[in-house]
Amino acid sequence: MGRVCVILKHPDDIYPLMKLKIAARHAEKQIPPEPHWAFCYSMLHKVSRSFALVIQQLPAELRNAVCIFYLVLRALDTVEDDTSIPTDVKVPILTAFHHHIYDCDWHFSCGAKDYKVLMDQFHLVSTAFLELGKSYQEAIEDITKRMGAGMAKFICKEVETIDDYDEYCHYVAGLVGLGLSKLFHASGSEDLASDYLSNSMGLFLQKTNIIRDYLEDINEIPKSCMFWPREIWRKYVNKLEDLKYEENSEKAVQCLNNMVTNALMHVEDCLKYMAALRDPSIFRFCAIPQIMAIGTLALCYNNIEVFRGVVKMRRGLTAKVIDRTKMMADVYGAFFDFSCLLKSKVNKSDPNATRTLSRLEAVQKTCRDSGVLNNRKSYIVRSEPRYNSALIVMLFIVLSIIFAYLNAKRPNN
Ligand code: D61
Ligand code: MG
Repeated sequence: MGRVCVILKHPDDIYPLMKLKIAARHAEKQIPPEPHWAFCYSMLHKVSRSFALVIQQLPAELRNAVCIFYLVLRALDTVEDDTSIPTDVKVPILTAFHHHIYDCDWHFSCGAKDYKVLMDQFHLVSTAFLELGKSYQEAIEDITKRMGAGMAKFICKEVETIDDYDEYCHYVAGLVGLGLSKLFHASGSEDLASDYLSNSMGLFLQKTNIIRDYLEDINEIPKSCMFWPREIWRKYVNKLEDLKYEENSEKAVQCLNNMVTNALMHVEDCLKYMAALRDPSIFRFCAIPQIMAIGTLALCYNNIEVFRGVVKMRRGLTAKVIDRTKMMADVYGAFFDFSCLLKSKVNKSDPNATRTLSRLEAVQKTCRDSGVLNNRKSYIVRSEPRYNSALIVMLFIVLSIIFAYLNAKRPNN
């Protein structure tokens, strides 16, 4: 569907989209003057698909720490993801990465495009890292060490069981949650959250990514690692790649729904984690990605398109989430709405229907029991857009005036 069609179908996306555009432009202009910090922030905007905007609105000191935390781990992940590096070269780099961040002379060239620039200029990230407060440095070092060791462990290992899956996701995303909780605490704005809840925040985001990226990952050349656990997909197909073939559509969707149900297990922990946050900017930083994740799961559930192309939330819906997420009531509202949407998509004949429905009901109960679900705009799209007729008339008048004005200014010939 063309961009204009999407906008016409969702006219109330326009305002949040414009606001988002302005905010993004403002954020890009706020690049600090020192060259190493300028590099870090411009790199953050280039390599983080969705986190740059939410990181940008954190308070200054914490923002610097989170920006460097992000870039260090993105660099580590670039090493992990580069399939052209032989294992015997890769493993020592991953396991010693927490030392490299203290060494402004170290660098290792790998990755492609913006990621390659990040790797080639890594000394600028190290320089900025060394300017952070000690407690921030220690948190980043500790997580980098543990994540590097975990990635090394999984280089030659298939994700067999659901426990393996949870363990891998712990290394690459759960640990980010633990590290962020430490950084929030070090900034003096938050109590230290439990490791368990912090881990769940990461697992929910990572599992959503792994589900959504099935096709991209399976089609990668050279063959990359796959993270869908065998314990789940073996109930539906003999080989993971069989899910993408048309003759297996029914099994594929059942397997997908099983994966979504597995991810939904973390929702209540995530709600609990977010409910305990105090600082409004930290809250938004945490809540926006979580709402995007449940929105993405709702979109993917029972959707064969996951095996055919890219399934992504509309930009306008993303903009709405960013615009509307201010406090816990907004999070409960969004989780309630997307659970409703999910519930409406569950087929009684799906092998996991009962489990999925009971998960969703538990989520909805938590949201309802919060007592703040009244008086809000819903995220769920009505099938027919409800144009506000007064607005349309206004728009028409404004456009007519502009048109008449431009016409009048045209030189007569
Ligand atoms: C609150 C707010 C943000 C949170 C959180 C709690 C808990 C965890 C996370 C963010 C991390 C979620 C990661 C989900 C996206 N997955 C990836 O990017 C995969 O790489 C994982 C290793 C590097 C992690 C780098 C990272 C990510 C987000 C951050 C952060 C560091 C630091 C601060 C804030 C957010 C994935 O990447 C490739 C891809 O998605 O295309 C992969 O290789 O599997
Ligand atoms: Mg990776």
